[in-house]
Amino acid sequence: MKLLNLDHVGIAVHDLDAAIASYGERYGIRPLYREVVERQGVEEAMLAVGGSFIQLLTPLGPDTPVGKFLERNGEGMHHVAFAVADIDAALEHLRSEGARLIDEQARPGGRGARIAFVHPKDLTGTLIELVELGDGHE
Ligand code: CMX
Ligand code: CO
Repeated sequence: MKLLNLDHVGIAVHDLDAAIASYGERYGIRPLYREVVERQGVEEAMLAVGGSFIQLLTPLGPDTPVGKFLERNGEGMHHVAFAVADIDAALEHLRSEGARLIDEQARPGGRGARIAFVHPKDLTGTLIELVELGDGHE
C-alpha cells in the first residue's frame, strides 16, 4: 500500500466557530472548506497547513462518533487521515493483514472524497482514516 501524504489530523471541538477563530488568531490558518457531513454526524472545517489540513470537527448530536468522543475525552485529537490513490486496494490490503476495519467498504466523506476508518484498537490506539480524493483535489 502506498500512502500519498498526511491529508489531515481531525480534532474534536465543542464550538466550531470559536475553534476556527482561535486557530486563525494563533496560527494564521484559515478554513478552505466547511460542510455538514450528515453520514458522519459532523460539521467539519478544513484549515490548510501546507499540503495538509487540520480538520476541526463538531458533532451534530451526542449519539455520533465525535459526540461520544467529546463526552468521554473532551476536546482533542480524534483521528489521523492518510491520502491514498486507490482506497479499494488499500482496504483489500488491510483486510489481508487482518486489520480491524470499521468500514468494510469506502463511503462518502467531505470534499467529495471516499473515506474509510480503521478502528483505534487495531494499532497504537489511533483512529485512522483513509481518504481517496476525487478529481479537482489531487
Ligand atoms: N481515538 C482513539 N481511541 C478511541 C477513539 C478515537 N477517536 N474513539 C473511541 N476510542 C476508544 C475508546 O476510548 C474505547 O477505548 P476503551 O475500550 O479502552 O475504553 C474504545 O475505543 C471503544 O470502542 P467502541 O466501543 O467501538 O467506541 P465508540 O462507540 O466510541 O466508537 C469508533 C469508536 C472509533 C468505532 C467510532 O468513533 C467510529 O466509528 N469512528 C469512525 C467514524 C468517525 O469517526 N467519523 C467522524 C469523523 C468524520 C471525518 O473525518 O470526516
Ligand atoms: Co477526517
